[in-house]
Amino acid sequence: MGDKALCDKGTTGISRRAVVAGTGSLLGAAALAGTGVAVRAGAAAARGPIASGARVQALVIGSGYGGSVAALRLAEAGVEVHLVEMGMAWDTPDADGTIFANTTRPDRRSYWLRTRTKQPLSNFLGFPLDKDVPRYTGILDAEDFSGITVYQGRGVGGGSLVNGGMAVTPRREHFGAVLPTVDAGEMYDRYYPRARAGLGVNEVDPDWWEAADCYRYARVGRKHAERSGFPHLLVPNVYDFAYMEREAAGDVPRSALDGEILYGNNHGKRSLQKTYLARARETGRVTVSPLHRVASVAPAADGGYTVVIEQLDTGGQRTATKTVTARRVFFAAGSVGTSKLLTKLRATGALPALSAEAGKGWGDNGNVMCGRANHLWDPTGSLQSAMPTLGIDNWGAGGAFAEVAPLPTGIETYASFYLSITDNPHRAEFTWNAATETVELSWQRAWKQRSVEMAKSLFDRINKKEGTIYRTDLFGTYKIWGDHLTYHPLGGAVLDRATDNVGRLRGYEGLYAIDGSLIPGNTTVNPFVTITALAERNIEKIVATDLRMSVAR
Ligand code: FAE
Repeated sequence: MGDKALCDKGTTGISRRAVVAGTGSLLGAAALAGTGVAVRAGAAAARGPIASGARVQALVIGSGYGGSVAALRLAEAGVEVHLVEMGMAWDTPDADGTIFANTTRPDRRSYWLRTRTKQPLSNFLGFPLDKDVPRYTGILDAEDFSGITVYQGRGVGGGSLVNGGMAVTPRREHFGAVLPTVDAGEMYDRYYPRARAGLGVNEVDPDWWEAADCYRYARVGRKHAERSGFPHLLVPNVYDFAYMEREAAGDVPRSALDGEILYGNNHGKRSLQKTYLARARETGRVTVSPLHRVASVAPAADGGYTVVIEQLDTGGQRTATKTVTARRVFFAAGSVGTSKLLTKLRATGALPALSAEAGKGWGDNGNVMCGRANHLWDPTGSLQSAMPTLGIDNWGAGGAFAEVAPLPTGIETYASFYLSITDNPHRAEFTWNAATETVELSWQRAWKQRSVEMAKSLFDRINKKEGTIYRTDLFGTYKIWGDHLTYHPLGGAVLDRATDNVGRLRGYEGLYAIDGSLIPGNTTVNPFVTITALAERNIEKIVATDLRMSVAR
C-alpha cells in the first residue's frame, strides 16, 4: 500500500529529547543585549496580554504553525517572545460545557464575525444548510475575495484548531517543485522529522482501521481507487488514534467520532495548543495575547519597529489600541494574513521598501471538492470519523492527490466525498485598494477549471468503473464541483523572492515571514507539515545567525 515517502513514519508523540536539546540557552539573550532591547533572560514572562508602550525583543504575529514554531524556538534560545493573536484563546468552556461547537450544530462559536454560517458544503439533498448565528469572534473564518473563499482558523493555535489533522509529507521527488530553493536532503533528514515529532504525528493501527465502523467510508474510497488502478495510502494524522480507539469502544467522550472537526475538537486532537504552544509556554518566556490584531508595523525612530495592535471584544469591536516597540517582528499571520499586512504596509508607506514580490505568488494548493453517489450496496456508514486517513495519489500521472474526506452527518448518505489537491499553475496577487482601504486578491474562479480537470482524471475513471455518478447536491443545486474555496492558502511572501532564503523580508532588517506565505502556492499534499518543517529550518538558521548563537541539536 502506498508510497513510503508519503507515509514516512513520524515520531509518535512529542520528543522529549527535542525539548531538552533545544531548551534554554541564555547565550541568545546575552547576544541580544547589544541591540538596545531590555533582556530578562530566564525570567518568566508576564502572563497577561501585551501592554501598550512595551518594548519587546520578539513579536510574533499569529499563533498558527509558523508562529508557534517561532515562539518556541526563540524562547528556547533565551528570547522573550510576545505572541499576538487576533482570535480567541479557546481554553474556556461555553455555557454548554464544551469549548468547541459541533460541526453539525454550528453556533456563535463557529464563524469569525459572520451573522450567517458559510459552510464549505452548503447544501444536502437539495436543502441549503446555512443558518443565522450571532456575530462573534468564532473559530472558522470564511474570508471572501472576489474569486474565492479562503477558510482559515482563528484563535490561539490558528489552523490547527479547525483542520483535519492530516499530517502528510510530500513525496521527496516532488519537493523540488514545492520549495525549489531549499535543500531537500536537509528537509527530509532533519526538519520534516523534527516537525512531525513536534506536532505529535501518529499513525492509525492498520488492523483496527480495517475493522472500524468509523472508517468504512475510507475503505469504500480505497476499494474504488484500487479497482480503477489508482495508488492509495494511509496517511498519518495529529489526532491521537489511541484516543479514537477508546472513543469507538465507548470508554471516553467522543470527538472525532462525534463529527467534530471544522469548529474545533473537544478531545483527541493534538492541536498546537497541546504541542508547540504548550512547550513554548513551559519556557516561561512566551506571552500570548488573544483577541489582539496587529494593524501596523513601521520602523521606530530609535531602532526596531513600532507595532500598532488593536484589542478586540468578542463582537469584533476594537476596545483599545496599543503601540509597542519590537526589536524583531515575525509575520506568521498565515498566507492571507501576512500577505494582506505586507501589501497594505508597503502601499500605505509604513514599510515602503518591502520587495515588490510581497503579495505575489499566492496559490490555493489546487483545492477542489466533489462527491460521488455510491450504489445502495456500497454504504459509507452513518458513523464517520471526522479525521481523514486515506489519500489517493495520482499526482504523478494526473496532477491530483485526493483525500477521502468524511461526511459526518450521522446518517447513511451512500456518498463518497473528496478534497483534491491538484497541480494548478495559477498564481494570484494581493493589491491595495486605496478607495476602499482593503486588500484585494486577483484570483479568478475560472482558474479552478484546471483543478477540476485534474480531479476528473481520478473520479471520471472511478465513476465509469463503478457505474456511479457525481453528487450534484453538495455545493448548490445541480453543481458537482466545490470550486469556490480553498482550505490551503499558500504564498504571498515567497521564499527567495519577497524574502531571502530563510524568510528575512527584503528591505528591512529584523522583519521575517515564517508561515504558509513562504511557500509558492502548492505543496502537492496537505500543507501543515511542510509549513512547520520550513519554519523549523528557518528559525534554526535565524537563531544561529541573527541572534549570533548556535543551537546544536
Ligand atoms: P495559520 O495556521 O492560519 O495561523 C495564522 C494565525 O494568525 C491565525 O490564528 C490568525 O487568526 C492569526 N492572524 C491573522 N492575521 C492576524 C493579525 N493581523 N494579527 C494577529 N493575528 C493574526 O497559518 N492542512 C493540513 O496539512 N492537513 C489538513 O488536514 C488540513 N485540513 C484543513 C481543514 C480546514 C477546514 C482548514 C481551514 C485548513 C486545513 N488545513 C490542513 C490547512 C492548514 O490548517 C493551514 O495550512 C495552516 O494552518 C497554515 O499555517 P500558518 O502558520 O501559515
